Amino acid sequence: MTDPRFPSDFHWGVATSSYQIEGAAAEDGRGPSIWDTFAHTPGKTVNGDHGDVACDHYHRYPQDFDLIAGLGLNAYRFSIAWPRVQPQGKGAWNAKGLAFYDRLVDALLERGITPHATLYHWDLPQALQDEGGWLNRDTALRFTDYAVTMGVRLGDRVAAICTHNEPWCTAHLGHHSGKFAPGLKDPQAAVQVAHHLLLSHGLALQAMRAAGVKAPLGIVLNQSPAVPATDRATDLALAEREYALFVRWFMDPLFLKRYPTASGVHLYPQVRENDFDAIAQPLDFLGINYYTRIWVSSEEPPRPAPRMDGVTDMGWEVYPQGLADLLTGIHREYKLPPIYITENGMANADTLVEGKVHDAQRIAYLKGHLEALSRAIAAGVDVRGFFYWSLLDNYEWDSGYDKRFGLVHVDYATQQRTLKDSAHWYREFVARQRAAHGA
Ligand code: IFM
Repeated sequence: MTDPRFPSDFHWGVATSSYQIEGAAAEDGRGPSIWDTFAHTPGKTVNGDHGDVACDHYHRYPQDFDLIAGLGLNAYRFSIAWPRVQPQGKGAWNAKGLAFYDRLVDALLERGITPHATLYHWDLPQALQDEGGWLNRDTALRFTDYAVTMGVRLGDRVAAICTHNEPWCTAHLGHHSGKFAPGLKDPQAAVQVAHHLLLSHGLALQAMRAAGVKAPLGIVLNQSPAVPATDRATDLALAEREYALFVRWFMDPLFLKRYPTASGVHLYPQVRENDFDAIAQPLDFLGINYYTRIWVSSEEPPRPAPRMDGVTDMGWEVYPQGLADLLTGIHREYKLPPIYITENGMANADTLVEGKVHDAQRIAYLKGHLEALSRAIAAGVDVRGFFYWSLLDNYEWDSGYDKRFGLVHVDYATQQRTLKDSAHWYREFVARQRAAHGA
């Protein structure tokens, strides 16, 4: 089958985040984050793994960017560690931390790679957590100050600034299931945190625009369609509830100035007057992270998903059509700005043998999702770029280093990087896109 064709100015990229790759946790004045605290608490992560060293990207970023350039990619999505640039989350700025992100952005531009920055990918300064973290409404104001400083500093050199990455995860994995930092198990707290995250996003956008920040501004949401196992009323109602909790919970406030209602949804946050006006700022773009669909069944035991294309090493069903269904669905339901697929990828049980990683499963995953993406574009969704998650194998949060998402294999003992077969496949795919456009 021939390749799907994407627009000539499409952003072809890879994504990472600060805590998952940087390491240098106590270097050059970086303050502790909630993930340092959480990961160093016994029993919270697989093997007690933490991000103290991770991929040592803080020191190795030039070589890592050479890899991206070598793959022929023109975009890179990274996140800024708030505690590296403002160790206490308020007050003094850390000149060495700010200088690091200046160097990082310049190193990308020197290689012809367009930087996409994310302000918050889960590493809240611990000092703010000590004052209540995202449960404290004041954290939204601290985040706004941080966003303005970084926006003014980098906004003339980056193609995009995202406020939050996957606020659902911060809220629910961090404050309801307790799987992620800070490890709370309080569902009411989770919805309040989600509200403060949305509020901080809106306030930050307003403040960055008022400060003259030039870069396009947006937010990154993790989304999935919710698919009922049958068309029985109970399954349909369950699917509607899951979609409301996962997708509409963030989309409705951003686009419609309200929280969704659905049968079975009972917990709502405290919302102050004008909060929705603050949240629903115009978006220059929306980032979507897609990994799998949500399968729902009201039967006991639940009817299993068919899993025709297999499952990843995370146990997530491979379901490329879900990306097309999701995008065409939200395109119908909301007035969307341009979209970036800011994450899509799979963990695979990769092994390095004689300098090679034969990850055919990842190639199939990537191919399937790019085909699905092209179907969504053909159906009228305005998609401007695709970022594979992730450039490197890295610290997969509570799963530690066991789960490998990278196009590039990392030997953590030596920090040796090795391109997997999927990296070569992605390079060739993007090269064919360029050739097809005569570039
Ligand atoms: O590694 C994470 C990333 O930090 C956020 N999105 C999902 C990825 C895979 O779990």
